[in-house]
Amino acid sequence: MSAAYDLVIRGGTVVTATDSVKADVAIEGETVVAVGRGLGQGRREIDAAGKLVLPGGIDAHCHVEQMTAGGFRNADTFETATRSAAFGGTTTIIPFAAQHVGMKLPEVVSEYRALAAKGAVIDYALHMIIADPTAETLATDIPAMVEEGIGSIKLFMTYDRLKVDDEKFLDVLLAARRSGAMVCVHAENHGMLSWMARKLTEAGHVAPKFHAMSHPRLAETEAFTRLAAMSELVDQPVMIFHVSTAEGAEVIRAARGRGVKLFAETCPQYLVLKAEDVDRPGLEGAKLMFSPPSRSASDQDALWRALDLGDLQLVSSDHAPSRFDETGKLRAGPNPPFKQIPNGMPGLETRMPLMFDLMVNRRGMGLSRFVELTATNPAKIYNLHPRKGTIAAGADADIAIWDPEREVTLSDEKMHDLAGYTPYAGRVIRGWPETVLVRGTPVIDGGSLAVAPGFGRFLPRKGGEAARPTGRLVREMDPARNFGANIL
Ligand code: DUC
Ligand code: ZN
Ligand code: ZN
Repeated sequence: MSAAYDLVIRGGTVVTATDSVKADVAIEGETVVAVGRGLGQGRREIDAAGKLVLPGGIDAHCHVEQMTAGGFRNADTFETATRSAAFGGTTTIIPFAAQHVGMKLPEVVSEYRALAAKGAVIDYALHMIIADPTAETLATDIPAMVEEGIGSIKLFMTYDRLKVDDEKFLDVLLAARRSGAMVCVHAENHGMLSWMARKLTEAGHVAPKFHAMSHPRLAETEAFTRLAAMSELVDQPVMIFHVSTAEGAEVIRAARGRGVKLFAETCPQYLVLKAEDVDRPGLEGAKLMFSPPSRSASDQDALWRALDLGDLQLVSSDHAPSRFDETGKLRAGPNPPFKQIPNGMPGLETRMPLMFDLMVNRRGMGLSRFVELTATNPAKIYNLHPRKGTIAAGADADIAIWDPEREVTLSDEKMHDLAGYTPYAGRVIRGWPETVLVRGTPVIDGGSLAVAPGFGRFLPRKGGEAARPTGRLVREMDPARNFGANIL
């Protein structure tokens, strides 16, 4: 009997953001062609009895081989970062190309596209960090970049050499609006952060645990409030990255309630870790230094509630690894003050398993909600859906086959990135992705990486529906509309 399909994943429970059904999945080439019971024979078959067949995860916020303003690349390459993502059940990432002051966007795009094309083992899109919105960047380079398929921009409201002031910020929002790009933002009040860091340092409080104190909650509240107002003024949709506080989630809720088109994410570290976890002996706390910092149990409750209510729509990793040695966290010496310790930690590999264990096993949110928050929603918001983020006829066969009963104790040694540690070492997880396919090809098979660097492909995308202005939010109070100047 001749085979009907290239590959059939047989007898598993297939989960999408809406359904969970016992079914086979048939794949031809790179694409799912059928989902149903009793499908014909495949040239290759994977027995998924007792397993979960889930869309591969989409990690829409991760820093990979990214150059800092100070000239350091973070610990991973595209090869090692995407390898670790794949081992954790993620099949698409959206890292950053980073413009620094004086750089031109076309060169930045070429550089990161070349790095990714050489190393990636899973598919990827890119966001563009804009730190220098010159007239040329705004008028020419942003439209060209979106045309090439980089449909989202990231802006910083803090960090000395990355931040963009409010007036320039509005320029970028308008340029994004004109090009149909999404804008993502690291939103914290810069003055409050630098003032707190200076005051703490002057008082001799320089241990890693003071990093958390140097990021007051109000810095998030204020920046989110200002950001929502700027988004409203221009009627440009915005994604707020890494929400960490209850008050931040409240600001988002209120703004969305009055019709501002805000999207927002949180990350596992804000749901799992607390501020006091940074208070470890010696410099160990540096491993858990990231911005904004983790907060308290009541913030975690508020973030879960905001996810439940839909005010936060996705969970990303914010993977930003620095090794705990003189190349990374201890770059400024063996005993650096917190201000001189690079922020960030690894998370690409642990995001999906941690969230599976928490959402499905411990919180009873259900498999579909887990899929929605970690794969389908990021695909929709960043305009990769329905090619990515679901299992359906016509979609790319990006699939993770999970053993829901497999228990894994996380450890530094088990990780496949180059950070050298995981903040979650010792944590026991139930549920693990065992076989991972990208476009129908097993990328993780039998516990090993099964493709060569460069297998991953660039996913060109424009801003799409999520990035579209509402058309109703430029208020009567907007002078441009009031006086017919029509500047937007
Ligand atoms: N914070 C960021 O804003 N980016 C990367 C790492 C971090 O901690
Ligand atoms: Zn950030
Ligand atoms: Zn980040």
